[in-house]
Amino acid sequence: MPSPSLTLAIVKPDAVAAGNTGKIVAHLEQAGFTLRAASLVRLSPAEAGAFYAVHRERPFYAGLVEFMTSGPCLPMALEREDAVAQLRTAIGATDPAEAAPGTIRKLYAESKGKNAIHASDSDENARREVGFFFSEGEVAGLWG
Ligand code: IDP
Ligand code: MG
Repeated sequence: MPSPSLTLAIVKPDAVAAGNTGKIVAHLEQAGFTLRAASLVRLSPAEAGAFYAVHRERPFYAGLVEFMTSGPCLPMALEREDAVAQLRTAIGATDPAEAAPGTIRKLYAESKGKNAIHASDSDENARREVGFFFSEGEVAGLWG
């Protein structure tokens, strides 16, 4: 029997500033995700840099850290069956110009950098990323 799993989404600062947070959360709930933890936060440069450390050699890294610290964002732990893959499908391609119709990035992203939402790309990274934002106690409860 398939069991529910967790992934991490972040409503990014562009979408929060544009007033699209509620619509994006509603979209995710409509797509079958259950909200298990959420917290509006303003990331420091050190936090954004650490979260995206895997990209530190990429040319867009400095701009990505600057963008992710430009205003509040909303990290969320989301649960559903096959959560990681299902969330990647729901958000669409990194560049909204290439995102499928009806995906969150097609609907709400303005550019490849300012693209409305983050999603974990593997179960291993989901675990790390949920743990990045939510406390030991919350995570223990979440992961069961
Ligand atoms: P993903 O968010 O779809 O997983 P990644 O390749 O992991 O995409 O990149 C992380 C984030 O870095 C993207 O969501 C986007 O905000 C930013 N980014 C990626 N590639 C570019 C680029 O070519 N130009 C500007 N920003 C980029
Ligand atoms: Mg990624």
